Order: sequence, then C-alpha cells, then structure tokens
Amino acid sequence: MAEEKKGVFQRLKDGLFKTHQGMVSKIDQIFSGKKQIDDRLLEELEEILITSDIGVKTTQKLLDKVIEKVKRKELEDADHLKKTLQEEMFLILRQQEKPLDPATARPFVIMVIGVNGTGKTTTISKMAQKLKGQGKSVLLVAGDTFRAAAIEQLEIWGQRVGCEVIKHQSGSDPSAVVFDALKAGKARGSEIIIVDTAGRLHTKVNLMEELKKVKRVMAREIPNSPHEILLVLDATTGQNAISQAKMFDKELGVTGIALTKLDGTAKGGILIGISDELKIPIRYIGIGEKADDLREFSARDFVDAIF
Ligand SMILES: Nc1nc2c(ncn2[C@@H]2O[C@H](COP(=O)(O)OP(=O)(O)O)[C@@H](O)[C@H]2O)c(=O)[nH]1
Ligand SMILES: [Mg+2]
Repeated sequence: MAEEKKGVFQRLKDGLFKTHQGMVSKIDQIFSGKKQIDDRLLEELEEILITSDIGVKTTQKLLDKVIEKVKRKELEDADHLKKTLQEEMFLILRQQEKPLDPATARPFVIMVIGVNGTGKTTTISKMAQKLKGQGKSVLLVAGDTFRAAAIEQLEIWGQRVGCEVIKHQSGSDPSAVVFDALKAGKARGSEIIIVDTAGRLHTKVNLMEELKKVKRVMAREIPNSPHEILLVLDATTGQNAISQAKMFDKELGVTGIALTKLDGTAKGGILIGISDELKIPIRYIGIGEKADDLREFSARDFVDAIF
C-alpha cells in the first residue's frame, strides 16, 4: 500500500516536473551563492512567479507575505523562503479543494463545457473510468453534435470503459440528444450522467445560446440539474484559461474546474492564479493522457509535488 501510494505521488511529481523546473529550480538558482534576501532578489523572485503564470495579483499577494517575514527577520535562507512560498500557495489552493460528490442526487447530471481541444472528451472518459471503477453506473451523452468525429470519439471511449453512450446524428440539435439521454438515464436508474458539449469559439454567441438551451432542457427534465457545470481548461493556454473561465462563468455559471495538460507546461502556476482569482472549486487536474492521469485535486499533493 505504501509502495503503491509512493508510485501514485511519483507520477504526479513526474507530471508536474516542468513546473518544478520552471519555478522551484529557478528559485534555487537565484539563491545560489547568496546569503541575504534583498530587493534585487525579491525582484527576481517576482519575475519567476509571474512567468510561471501565477498572475500579477496573486504574485503580489505571495510576495507581500515574503516581505513581511523578511522585515520581521523571520526569513534567513532560501529553504525558509521556499517553505513560506509553498505554504502560502497551499493556503490559496486549499480554499478551492472541493471534490465532486455525485452521491447528492440520482441521477447526478454533469454538464462538461469548454473550448475545443481543452480536453473535454478525454476528461469525460477518464472520469467515467474512475466512476465505473467505484462501481457506479455511468451514462455518457454525445452532446457535441457539431463534429461527427466528436461523437465517434465518445463512442469509442464508451466501449472501452464499458459505458452506454447516447447519441444522435452529427448536426442535430444538442438539446434533443440531452433530452433523450436524461429520459434514458431516469428509466435505467443511472447514477451519473455526463454530457459532452461543443466548444467551437468562432461562433461564440451561438455556442453560448446553444449551451444555455441545453442547460434549460436539463433543468426541465431533472429538477436542480445540471448538478455540476464542469469547465475544462487547458493549462498550456496560460492567462487565456482565466479569460475563458470568466466568459463561461458569466454566461452559464461554472460550478467546477478541471485543469488539463499540466504535464505539458512549465507554467503550472496558473492553477494558483485560477484558485485565487476565480474562486471556483477545482475538481480535477490532468497530468497526462492515461486514465490514471486525471487526478482528484489535492492542494497538499500539488504543492508538495512542485516543490
Ligand atoms: N498531455 C496531456 N494531454 C491531454 C490531457 N488531457 C487531454 N489531453 C489531450 O488533448 C487533446 C484534446 O482532447 P479532447 O478531449 O479531444 O478535447 P475536446 O475538444 O475539449 O473534447 C487530446 O489529444 C487529448 O489526449 C492531459 O492532461 N495531458
Ligand atoms: Mg470533444
């Protein structure tokens, strides 16, 4: 068990290695050979935090804590400063550590939204695999009717994971397939229904109107649903992810975030910026393409893996 646990944490560390290098290794570098924490060093630290995509406001917040401690002569060396940063980042992240609890309704309806390519469909299949593994009955809904390939992709995943997929033809109205799926889910007594959606942004207005309609149909068919509006964001898109989140939240109301592709970027600090600026629960993080690479978000594990 201990061995297994170590393996799981090691995978997280590997997945976040680029961010470790881009942030913590660089902090080590500015300290090498220096004894004192002075203004110049703090400036260099600020630059590292900002280039890690933590965001200007959150970086300032972190620096203020450091400066406060320097003034009180509580910070003597690099290790101490790193420990302080680690704990302050943890405190920010911990506020958004709120795992999804699908046991609060049956069926529990999850509407997954986000821009094309952020990882919606793969995140859905990873979630389905996890939930199936916990013995839950899961129904998948091919609500991205805009592209034939998107329906096919979900079907293949459904077969692989062993979940039924409700679909219509490509080009059809997504709220129609959602209507059918919710009826089917109720009839079958499904515990969880996960709905994929389109993310084409070049027709932004239409997309938002379409998603609002899907949401209305859900609420009509199953009161209080969707129980979760999960926004999928791609960590490699940096500050763009924050503006996407603001836009989707304004239009639809986002109740949870999955941040994917943290393995592909040195700027994983974006997660700290997202937590601090958006105040939306972080449900999952993605650190690779395998099913196990979708992790329930743990603030402690995240900061420990980075540092
Ligand atoms: N490296 C990496 N790739 C990911 C992750 N999540 C998704 N992807 C990849 O991102 C690409 C787009 O994913 P997809 O689910 O089709 O995006 P969608 O358009 O939002 O449905 C695929 O090649 C996925 O394998 C992740 O956490 N890490
Ligand atoms: Mg997709």
